[in-house]
Amino acid sequence: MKNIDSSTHVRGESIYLDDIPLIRGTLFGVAFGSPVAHGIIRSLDLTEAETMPGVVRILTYKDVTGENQIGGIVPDEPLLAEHHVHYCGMPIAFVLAETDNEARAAVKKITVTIEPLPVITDPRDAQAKGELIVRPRTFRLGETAAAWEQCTYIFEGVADTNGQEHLYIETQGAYAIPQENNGIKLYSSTQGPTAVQRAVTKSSGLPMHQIDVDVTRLGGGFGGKEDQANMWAALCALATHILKKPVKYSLHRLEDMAMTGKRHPYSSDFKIGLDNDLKIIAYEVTFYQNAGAAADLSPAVMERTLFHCTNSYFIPNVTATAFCCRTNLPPNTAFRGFGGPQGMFVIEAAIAKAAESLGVDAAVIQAKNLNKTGDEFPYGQKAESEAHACWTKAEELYDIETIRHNVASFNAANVLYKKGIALMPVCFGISFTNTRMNQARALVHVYTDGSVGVSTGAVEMGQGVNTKMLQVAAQTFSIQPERVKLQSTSTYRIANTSPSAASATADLNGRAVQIACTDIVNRLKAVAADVLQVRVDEISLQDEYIYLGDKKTDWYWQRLVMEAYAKRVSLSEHAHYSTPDIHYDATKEKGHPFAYHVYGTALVDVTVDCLRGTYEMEAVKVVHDFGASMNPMIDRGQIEGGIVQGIGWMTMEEVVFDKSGRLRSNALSTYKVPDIYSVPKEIAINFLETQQDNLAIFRSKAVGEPPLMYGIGAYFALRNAILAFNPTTTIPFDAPMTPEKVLLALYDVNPALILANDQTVK
Ligand code: LUZ
Ligand code: MOS
Repeated sequence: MKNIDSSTHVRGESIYLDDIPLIRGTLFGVAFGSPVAHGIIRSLDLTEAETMPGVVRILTYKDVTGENQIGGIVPDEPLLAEHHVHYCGMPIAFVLAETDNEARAAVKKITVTIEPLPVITDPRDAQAKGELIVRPRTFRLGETAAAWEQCTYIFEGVADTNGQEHLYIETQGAYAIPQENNGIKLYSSTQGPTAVQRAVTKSSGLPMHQIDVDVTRLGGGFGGKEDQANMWAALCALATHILKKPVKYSLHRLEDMAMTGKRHPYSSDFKIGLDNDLKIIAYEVTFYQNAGAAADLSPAVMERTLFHCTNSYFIPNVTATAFCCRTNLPPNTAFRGFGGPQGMFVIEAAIAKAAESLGVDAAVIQAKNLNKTGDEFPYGQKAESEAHACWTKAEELYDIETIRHNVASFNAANVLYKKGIALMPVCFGISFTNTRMNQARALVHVYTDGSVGVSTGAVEMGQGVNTKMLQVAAQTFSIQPERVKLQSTSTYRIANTSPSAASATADLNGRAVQIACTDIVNRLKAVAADVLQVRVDEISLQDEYIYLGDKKTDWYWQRLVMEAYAKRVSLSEHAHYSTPDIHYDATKEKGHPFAYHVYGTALVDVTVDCLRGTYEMEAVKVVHDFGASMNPMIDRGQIEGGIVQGIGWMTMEEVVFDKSGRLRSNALSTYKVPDIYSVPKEIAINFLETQQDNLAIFRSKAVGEPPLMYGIGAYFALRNAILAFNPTTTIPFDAPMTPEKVLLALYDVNPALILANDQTVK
């Protein structure tokens, strides 16, 4: 089935926040953010701004009617700064004016005097100064200290990954509309309607039942709107609550880039030990997570880094420690993969280091250490592994031996162009690592004309979840898809939703839809049995007909629905689903946190121009474990998008903050994202269809995040191409591998020498 949004997208009729018709009297809000990264506010002068044309009111922390706090995991984030500012762009005041332009003009007239304090941008500096947001965590399997003796080879190193700007096409924003008796209707571009509702409740003081957060769809989220839509929604809601006027704030791209958090940069130390046979015997890793100035989701992101620190491999002795380091950057947040990619990069770097030092192909070490069913992850869960199945199928299907041979002969025949390939296995756990979040609800109404309305907690952000929900309802009812409509996601209809995140949205909400529809179907069957005077178990619904044994009756869906209505049988159902059998004990760091894992293997093939340092992505060829895909077109789209986004993170997207904590890469002129010219020339995706039962909806495994990590292969393919040109060069493990860094590596120039001469740019 085609994505149900395709035609309105193509015609430009899809409704995003900025397409919602404005109510007369709507005011426009714009936040005034701190101009410095760390300091104490000595004075704030609003007088000139307040006299600017159109300005209605300027709110500061003094106006907050509830608690001046929007922190989620840790209450460490004020809605509006009081005295202490912790990052550049931290909201200090909220200007309300009759037009958007007037609000922005007034913001420019606000002046603030801030006494500067030392700025930390580096997570290792933060850790050394004791600036930790939560306690460090350590995952252990076996005993690394004792295992080093069994190792023939031991390698150590440092591996760094940088941040990543979400660059959702639709920027953050919210529109609050006052209702009678203090209620607020809130449109928000959020992945987490309930997260927004909670933040508004806390900061306004209004109870949750007064706040209806309503979401039709987002123009992308990627994790950036899991938690960080809260700020803008809470500011609009506060202004609406105080002024009793509709208030809208839709961030400009520059504001969004400067004020919101990104993927967490990590700096990590690794030590890896292998035996004679290249089996990995021991692995120690320490992660320094750059959390930014407040917790946001960082503790959960850090936890997932630990969960995925061994990627697809079984390693019998592991010690993995992570520090959640407070720095003066905007609070970093969820981003597709949620810390998993950062963890996987380090183990792949460790394997690459071993391979390069021993003069073997990294794939030899990778293949020897892939996990098998029954192998234990460092957190105690046992693998049900498809790692070998994906790897072996990729080797055979894509004839990787021949590709290897062709790369070697190309490299032997060419001096200024070199090719490189890398294999990237992926193993990603599906479920929120916070067990309690793995629940969802659905509300299904069958109307008397036979049409069906479905509401869930799932937020459509382009990933196609509404199409999947519609498929679940249509299939369970055995009716035409046209009869089903997905309603907007509203906290009045579905309460206490988990954010649409963790790749788990279709699984959780789809199961709830399935339960609701099945309950209604059972009631309809009872009605049919009653009317037709047969036993219920003789009745089955198929393609809108009722089957009695093999005989089709002339009973249609619509007639059955009317009959049920006439008999006063409920045609509505509200269902709840929670993932069974998952648990985790954070004191022991052991449990069974994931419903299942998604596996896959990608081959990445690149060509480097060794004169210029530029490169082309020739091909990415994937075998991906889908279980039994319920929508191959949507799933293919998710994989293609994930691969390109992952390659962007690993090769070209360079978030740059200067030492004073100001974002230098603050626009698309200075921040390079993949475009049509930089996507791989070929993306091949093979569906590994597995017959095993799993907890996914219709056994169709989650697909949102895992493919991003195939992009990590691009980094290592580039490395291999560089080494083909200059086998003795030293290349730090420091992603992204931008053309500048490729050039330095090709000619073995130490980037630190260049950076040491540059006083401004980190
Ligand atoms: N969000 C979250 C996530 O709150 N918990 C998770 O485990 C998670 N995993 C991936 C993406 N978002
Ligand atoms: Mo996400 S990183 O699944 O919001």
